[in-house]
Amino acid sequence: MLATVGLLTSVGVTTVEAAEPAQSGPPTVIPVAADGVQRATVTLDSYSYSPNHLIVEAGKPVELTLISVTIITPHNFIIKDPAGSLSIEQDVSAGKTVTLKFTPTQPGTFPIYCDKRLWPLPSPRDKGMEGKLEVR
Ligand SMILES: [Cu+2]
Repeated sequence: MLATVGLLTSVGVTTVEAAEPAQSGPPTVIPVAADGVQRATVTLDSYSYSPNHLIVEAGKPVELTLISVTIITPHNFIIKDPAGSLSIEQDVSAGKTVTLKFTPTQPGTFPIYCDKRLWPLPSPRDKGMEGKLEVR
């Protein structure tokens, strides 16, 4: 089911709808494990992150397992703080699982987005592949 949707989307069969702001899912507070690491799993599909609103604590390591469930479309996971406290760009090929580790140092809310595109389709971010990281 998911794979079929990904295929159809990646060959441009689905209808093109007006761009809308990314739907923000329910905030997901990532728990701190006994070893002090904040671990969570994020599923990447065309064109979404799930969950897409992550809440973490500053100064503690974050370990995200990024699981792509698409079969053709490559995605990535980008978090950039314009002020420089975060600069993450992690590719996640179709069907792959990648572990991403970082430690946020500054509180704030930072956009998560994907800038991969299969030319000439719109970029996933244009299709709403966005989320946010809230650092407290
Ligand atoms: Cu993407």
